[in-house]
Amino acid sequence: MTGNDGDTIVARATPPGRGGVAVVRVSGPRVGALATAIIGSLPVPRRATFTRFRGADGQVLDEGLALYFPQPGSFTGEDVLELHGHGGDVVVARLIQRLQALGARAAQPGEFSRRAFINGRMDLSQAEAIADLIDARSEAAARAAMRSLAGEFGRVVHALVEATTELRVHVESAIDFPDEAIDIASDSAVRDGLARLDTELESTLASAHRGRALRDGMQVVIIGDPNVGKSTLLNRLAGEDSAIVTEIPGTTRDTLREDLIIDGMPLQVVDTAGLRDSDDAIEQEGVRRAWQAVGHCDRVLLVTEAATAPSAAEARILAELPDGLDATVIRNKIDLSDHAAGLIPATEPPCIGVSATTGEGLDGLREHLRSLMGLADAGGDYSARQRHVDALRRAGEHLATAQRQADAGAAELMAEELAHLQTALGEITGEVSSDDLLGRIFSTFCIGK
Ligand SMILES: Nc1nc2c(ncn2[C@@H]2O[C@H](COP(=O)(O)OP(=O)(O)OP(=O)(O)O)[C@@H](O)[C@H]2O)c(=O)[nH]1
Ligand SMILES: [Mg+2]
Repeated sequence: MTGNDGDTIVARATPPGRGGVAVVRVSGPRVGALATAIIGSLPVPRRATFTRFRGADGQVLDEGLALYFPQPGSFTGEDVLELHGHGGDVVVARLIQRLQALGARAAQPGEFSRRAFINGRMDLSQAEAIADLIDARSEAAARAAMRSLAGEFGRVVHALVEATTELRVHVESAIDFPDEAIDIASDSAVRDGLARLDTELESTLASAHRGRALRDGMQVVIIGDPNVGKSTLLNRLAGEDSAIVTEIPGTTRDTLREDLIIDGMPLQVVDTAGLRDSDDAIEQEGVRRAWQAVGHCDRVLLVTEAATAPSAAEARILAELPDGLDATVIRNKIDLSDHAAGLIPATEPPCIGVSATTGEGLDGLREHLRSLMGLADAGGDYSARQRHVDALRRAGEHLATAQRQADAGAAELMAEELAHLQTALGEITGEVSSDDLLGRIFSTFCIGK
């Protein structure tokens, strides 16, 4: 599937099945000819026209509204015709067959959006936002997708690209005009530029992270020493006895996943085996799987016992978490100690007192999870995908390397890193994109989008 093969494409834009109205959408250079053949003439642009849709021998296939959007101001940037007929599978199929007989080709999944992107009607993050808006599983996810669709995410990324370009120009002119040699290790424009990029990249990554969690749901892994109450906590959050709970340390061996909806937010919570050295092969495997789950999650809940906190194990486990993965410490069993319930203010990492048995403090934990997902503030997250998070992370790695090259006074190497950084950012908006990447993105869209 190429972006612009000159074909005129057709697809049903509304879902299959019976309904009041079905919309058939056509895009491409043959729209004028098709409209003339089926409804007699090209309708007045952007005006709903009631008309009859006719077959080859002039018989009426259906009647309804025709809408014509001339290029370049249409959704795809090409001539677009929409036929709004009656919502039955047979009547729609006959209309599409007629359009195909006249030379239109059945559209591939996402092909309308792909053409909109290729023709510069929207950037890649906006095209993806359309799919995310349609697929949104919660109000918050829909709102975030709408903000991406309005171009907010693209704008933020574009500002990062601009800042990178500015810095590149500065560094490359230093390379090209060595007479006016600036020492990039001490140059203030380089230092400030790098520092600004670092701050902005960091905050964009944090937003993108929350945006991805809004879209896909957040994955939270419960870890900790044996017997601290991890499984009890999972059961309490799930509202049912999913995991086996006993007073015997080492009860849980398998990782157990529960898909939960907390205040309309999709959340996957994973219970794991207690972390300890063991001679038992099954328990060893459980511990290995626990760490594996940690490697794929968005947030760790490290459970400890309030009475013995903070334990040595706590610091050790926190130190072993992968870079960039944050944890919340849960002090459980507060019913057995005088530990406070709920979020303890101003601790790092955040710390929440709960009793998984009585449920005390659990509201504080839910509220905390909501705020991690970007739901506590009504404000401005946009939807994002794992692909965006990965690209921003790669950009961050190039920035860190560029910083090291700058410190070493290696201007050429630094310029090269900045170019890589820019490429990584460009992948988000589609300024840099391969056919392969576009194919992968748009093929996940549904037909008619
Ligand atoms: N008093 C009190 N007991 C609790 C609380 N949470 C868990 N327990 C008890 O602690 C024991 C261990 O609970 P589990 O949920 O099995 O602990 P775990 O961390 O999953 O243990 P492993 O799977 O062995 O690693 C059980 O006897 C629970 O009833 C709590 O908040 N208060
Ligand atoms: Mg357990």
